[in-house]
Amino acid sequence: MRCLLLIVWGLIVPGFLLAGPAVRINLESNWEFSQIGKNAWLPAEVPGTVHTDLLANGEIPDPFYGTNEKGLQWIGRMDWEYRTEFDVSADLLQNEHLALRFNGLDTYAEVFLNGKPLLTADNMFRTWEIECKSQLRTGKNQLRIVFRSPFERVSAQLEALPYQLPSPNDAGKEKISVFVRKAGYHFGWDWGPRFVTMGIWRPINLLAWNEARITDVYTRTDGLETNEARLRARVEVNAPEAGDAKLALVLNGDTIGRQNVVLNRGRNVLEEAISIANPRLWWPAGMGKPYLYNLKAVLLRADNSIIDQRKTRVGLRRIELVQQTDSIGESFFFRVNGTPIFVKGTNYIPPDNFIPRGRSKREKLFRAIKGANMNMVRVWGGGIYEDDTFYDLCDENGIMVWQDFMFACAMYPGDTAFLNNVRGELQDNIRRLRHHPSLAMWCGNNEIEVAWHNWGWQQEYRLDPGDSTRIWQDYLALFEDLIPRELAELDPGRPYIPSSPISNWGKSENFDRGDMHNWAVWHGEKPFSAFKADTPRFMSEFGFQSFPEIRTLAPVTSGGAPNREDLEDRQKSYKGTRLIDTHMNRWYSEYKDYESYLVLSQLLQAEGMKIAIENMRIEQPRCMGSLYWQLNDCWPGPSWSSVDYQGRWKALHYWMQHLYGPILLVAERSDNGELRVRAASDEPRARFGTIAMRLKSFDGDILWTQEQAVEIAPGAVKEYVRVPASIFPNRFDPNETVLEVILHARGKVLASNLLYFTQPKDMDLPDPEFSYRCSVAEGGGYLVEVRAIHQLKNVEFALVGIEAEFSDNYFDLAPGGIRQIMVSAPSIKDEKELVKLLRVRQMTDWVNED
Ligand code: BMA
Repeated sequence: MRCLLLIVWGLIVPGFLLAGPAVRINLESNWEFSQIGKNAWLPAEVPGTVHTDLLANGEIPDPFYGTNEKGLQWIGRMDWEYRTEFDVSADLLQNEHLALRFNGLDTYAEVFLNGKPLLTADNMFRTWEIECKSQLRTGKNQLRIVFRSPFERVSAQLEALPYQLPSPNDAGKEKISVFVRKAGYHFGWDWGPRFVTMGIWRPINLLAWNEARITDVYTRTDGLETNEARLRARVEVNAPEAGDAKLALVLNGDTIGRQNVVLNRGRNVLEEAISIANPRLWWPAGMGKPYLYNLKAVLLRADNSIIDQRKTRVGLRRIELVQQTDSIGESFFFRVNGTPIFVKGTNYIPPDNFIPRGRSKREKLFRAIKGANMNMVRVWGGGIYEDDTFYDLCDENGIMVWQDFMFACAMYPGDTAFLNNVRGELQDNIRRLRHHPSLAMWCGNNEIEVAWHNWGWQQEYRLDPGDSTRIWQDYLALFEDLIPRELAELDPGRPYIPSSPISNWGKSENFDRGDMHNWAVWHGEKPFSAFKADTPRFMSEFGFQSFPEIRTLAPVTSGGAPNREDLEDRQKSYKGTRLIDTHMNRWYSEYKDYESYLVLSQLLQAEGMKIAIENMRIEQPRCMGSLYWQLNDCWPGPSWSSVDYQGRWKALHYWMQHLYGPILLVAERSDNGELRVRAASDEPRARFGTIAMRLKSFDGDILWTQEQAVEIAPGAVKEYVRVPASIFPNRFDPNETVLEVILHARGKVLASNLLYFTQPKDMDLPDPEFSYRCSVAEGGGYLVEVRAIHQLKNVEFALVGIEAEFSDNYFDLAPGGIRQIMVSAPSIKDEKELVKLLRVRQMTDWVNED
């Protein structure tokens, strides 16, 4: 890499000067909490929540167990206080400036430092930094934070409004959620319980510094060509006094810019042009490497000693959201570095009702995202603006982020105080996130626009025309005025849509434009084939519910084994488990027991999503993206997730690895008996290979076979094989025949798929016959190779009594088919033990024979 200096100062910043002068201390110890007025202090964890602190102290039962949720609603109605003592040394107090930084307070908080008021907070999503040198003293200092119940705080606002603001997911009697700037799902959702939490949910830091401070560094890309990237670095400096300084920029260890700057008192934005020759680009997963440059801004005194410095990472990419009128209607797709990309991703919710506890799950969830070949994740608007580390992982893994602002499925107030509060939240979060190359777009809210126009709220909430006008004006003020204005100021150029979806699923013509949440199958109760009947331009939500497996449910249900009532208790969707049953009756024979029911619910979900995803990928470029609802869970319960609360993959997630694989093969037989094989490739290069097709009876007889040499076109969908009805066999029993389609190249299988001619319910599955071999895998773990003798349907591997990770599961194998599975089970000592504990089941183990 060679860097051109536009503003040249020539001097190299000497390494020994790079020690940072600012001090940051994390105030995470010695915390205690008590209900206000009780004076019963118990140890507390910070970051944490009142609920988890009560749980840790044995004061309440597990909120997720059984129906405990009901009995614990009182917690959110009480006021609570937290306190700690921390030491401040005389040296530290020598600093000119000391401040307390609160990275997240949930939500109505009054902060006292050594007994004196320091801060009043009213927005969970904001970051507060307060200078406090005059209130600190050498030795012990006390920090006390009072959390007021949101119920009391907003009751006046609630009563003052002459109408009720629609917020159907708020499971409480008083619908307060829209007045409180707090994660929407804390008030209940159709996949999670209601726990109105309070507490210090992100760290508190004590900061100390003397002179000017760099408060932000980010870059904007002005031009990105093959031989040169032109950027503008913006360095925000907060200076207590006006004065001269120097600013140096260091890119991957090389000083690339140096300028004299005149700092004004207060906030300064210093700008420096950067040019990078032969830039290495940041690519989403599957398209290339997500290259990141390290950029450091250093603020120096006249003698080149350091005042402050700050590091960031820069990813060079251009992400465009293309919304253009076209021959179909209006497009909605992403173009990355000039190349249109088919988005393969999911919707993400906070991985716990008690957010700090969910952080430990992040790495594992990212492995699931990566493992399933995704390139985008949508941070959905009823949760939180995620932690910095979440976006760092997205940057590093090439996962683009669709970022909602935190508004979902409800109408919000529009008074000045509310808007000002939101303005602060917008500024904090836009500034915090804008430097991430993974951040592909902003979206104002989840589903509010389609809800207002289609969900019948005006009748349901008895809103008269005057009320409706005002509510809609308030909507426009927030999503069409305030947010775009803040973005224009703080993050111009990044795509923004006010609401997702743009189009509602109700009418067929709506599928011709914009993004779509297709809920025809769940909320519309249509069969899975509806996923194929209409193909949207970009599907930002679609899904089908399933249950977590027994190991996840057993610890939270009575007697350790869930029965029907336990399952119903955890069902939060108004459609209930009835809808799962309706579909299950269509697909499968009667289930054997509840454990089987849970497994079948997962297989059912996977089958439905397979129909939807195959259709969307094959319908490129009409459709250019799939974000399924939803990746994960916030508690152990039924939901549309592919990974359960414990991080265990449901059948769907194993299937996602294939459905989102770099190449997807789809075979279809039309009504007239013709066979078509199409492939969607997301690979940047062409592939030469062979498509092999074999029609097999479930017992293993080969009824027909054909091979065809192909060149798989990069980044495109094409039909590669068409077998006329006169050639494709038409006399076989659809209940016991399968067509196996495999794309292979140089002895490697690039993609495969099976085409059945009937539903699992009608299949005459023979007794499962297969063999398997276990060996120690290179690089750790074990390799299990399974070879099907008869047709296998939904093979499930498990180790009895042991937590293990399998690289694949719930897959089908046609007779003669081979699949290799990696098993990671650290507690297993050798293959012998593995074989002893290995349990292999498949469809016939879960359903009763007719
Ligand atoms: C989507 C989401 C959520 C909800 C899901 C299932 O629209 O935005 O509101 O959980 O539907 O109903």
